[in-house]
Amino acid sequence: MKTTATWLTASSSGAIAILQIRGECNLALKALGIAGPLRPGIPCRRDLGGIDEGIVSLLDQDTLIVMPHGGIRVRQLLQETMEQAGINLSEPDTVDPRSLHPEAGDRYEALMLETLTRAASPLAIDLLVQQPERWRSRHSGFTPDPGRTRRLNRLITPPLVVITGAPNVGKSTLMNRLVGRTVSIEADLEGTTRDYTRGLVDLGGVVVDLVDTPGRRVSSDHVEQEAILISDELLEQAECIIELMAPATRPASRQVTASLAVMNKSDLDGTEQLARQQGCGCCISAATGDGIEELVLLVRNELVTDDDLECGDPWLFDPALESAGRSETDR
Ligand SMILES: Nc1nc2c(ncn2[C@@H]2O[C@H](COP(=O)(O)OP(=O)(O)OP(=O)(O)O)[C@@H](O)[C@H]2O)c(=O)[nH]1
Ligand SMILES: [Mg+2]
Repeated sequence: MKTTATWLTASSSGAIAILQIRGECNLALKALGIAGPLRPGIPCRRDLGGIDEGIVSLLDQDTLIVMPHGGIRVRQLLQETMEQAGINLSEPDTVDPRSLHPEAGDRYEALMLETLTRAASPLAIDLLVQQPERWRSRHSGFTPDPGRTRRLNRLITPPLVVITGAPNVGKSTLMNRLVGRTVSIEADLEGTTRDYTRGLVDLGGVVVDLVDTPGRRVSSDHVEQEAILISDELLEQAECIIELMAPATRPASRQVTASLAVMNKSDLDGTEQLARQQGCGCCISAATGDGIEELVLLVRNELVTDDDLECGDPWLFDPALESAGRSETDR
């Protein structure tokens, strides 16, 4: 058996990281300077080769778990130490989920646990926990709905949501309102946002990759034009486009196909009427917070519907994960 190491936790920084070693565990223990026999199933705190202090646990003869603090540098150094000891790093996608999760009762449970480690959204958790039972008891001939699969997978990888619109309509004010702090500069001046800002935000249980873009206008400013070009690419990749409008602003220099048209500045007279005329899905005030809850619900429903969440059918796991570690004959 080839000895491999796999990070079971996401590659971003976290409180702790979990590294699983499969194969010749003594190689890893030696590289980390951990002496003495470890008793299987009994976790203990050890110095990890001078890199960090962490928990090590031998699950069985072939499986060792090392849990350092989750900082990026600690992960890098541990990884280098493993590589120097001849232990190759494997991507979780290429490893059979059953070997990543020996505690799982069957393959469905292993797939569910591995998907859970990657899930970004709180709404994924209860749903994932129900999946092994749903797969086991599915009726013969069941075929997953590809649309539902695509939408539910947005609970695992944050979908791209772009706020766009004419200059000065309040895009950055909305971005800051949704993020809950100032990440974008707001000002009563066209062209305030010259570059796009981005952040992960929980919108009604779905974590999204939210982007605030510069107002769509013709500009002689080289930096702003570059940012508008990048925004155009993001608009093409977006899974939800919020077109923000507001009274008394100049129209955008070009049209885009939006998922949701939203009128801002509802605190100003006549805005509600304008929203109806323009066929907006909702009317908000990014400045006061009015209507934001309704907007969050609309965006969430655009990405993952109530039907998707309530349907009792099993949810197809990531096909790459589903086939990882399986030979053609197993499938
Ligand atoms: N009355 C009112 N003013 C708002 C509201 N939202 C934003 N504003 C104001 O509108 C102006 C423009 O806001 P921004 O958020 O900078 O607008 P933007 O769309 O990001 O502008 P650019 O980045 O220049 O395209 C600022 O003076 C904000 O305070 C709102 O809900 N009501
Ligand atoms: Mg702006």
